[in-house]
Amino acid sequence: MSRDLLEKITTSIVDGEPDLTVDITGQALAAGVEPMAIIDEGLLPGMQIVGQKFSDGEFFLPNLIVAAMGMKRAMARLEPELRSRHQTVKTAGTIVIGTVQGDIHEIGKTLVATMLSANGFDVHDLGVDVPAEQFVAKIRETGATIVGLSALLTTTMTMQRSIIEVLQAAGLRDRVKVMVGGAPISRQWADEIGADGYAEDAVGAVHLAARLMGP
Ligand code: HCB
Repeated sequence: MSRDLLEKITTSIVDGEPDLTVDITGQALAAGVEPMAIIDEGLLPGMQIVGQKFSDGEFFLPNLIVAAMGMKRAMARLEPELRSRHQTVKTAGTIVIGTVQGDIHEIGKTLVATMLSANGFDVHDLGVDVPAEQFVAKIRETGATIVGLSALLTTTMTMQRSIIEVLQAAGLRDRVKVMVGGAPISRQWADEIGADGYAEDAVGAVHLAARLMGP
């Protein structure tokens, strides 16, 4: 019975049916399935399948967005249950993300942030037009070990380099990995500025973040 419900949750994520995901999540709770089992054995496997299908070219951006929406809404349903059991979701890692100063493009950055949190990361999204100092302050406050820098303009991509320099000057470079992305960004650029990784899209960013977290 509970295995059946968990499989239905996975399928509803893959099929992009957020209402159904929330509904079956409620049914699973009512049937006594532990919230952590719903996350680990229902929701996350669904996100993994969606990520794989996106990488294989079988799914596209709208599939990712709807799947992440289902995951987020189910998580909102589960959070009070987790709190009442004094449980916390084991995070895959803590990440600070934002679009660099001078740049107001937010769609890709927000999608990356959503996919990361849907895949178990604790994500602190600073929004757009974010000065280097704000990244530094948030990394210190949260203890984040990864920072994601988004830049969509050839005029602002140089801010990624500046932020790496500011992290260095702040003594944080050794403890925080830098991943960069955005339309004009390439692996070559990432190497040139000394970033730890480059991701072409949101699924790539999830894989990269997992890799940067290490074993
Ligand atoms: Co904008 N804009 N824009 N724009 N804009 C671009 C980026 C141009 C390429 C369009 C063009 O000329 N062909 C161009 C930049 C040219 C250049 O620098 N070489 C451009 C320009 C020039 C401008 C303005 C300067 C225009 C003006 O005012 N004269 C101005 C900039 C203002 C500013 O930032 N200071 C501007 C404004 C706008 C808006 C406001 C109209 C709007 C943004 C709305 C918003 O975000 N709320 C906008 C948009 C939508 C675009 C295009 C059309 C789409 C960008 C987008 O959302 N793509 C874009 C054209 C294009 O990119 N093809 C155009 C979809 C997302 C999903 O992709 O690449 O952002 P993404 O993110 C991916 C990927 O890069 C990666 O994962 C994401 C998800 O798959 N990724 C990361 C992103 N960040 C990551 C971080 C990581 O750590 C890891 C991975």
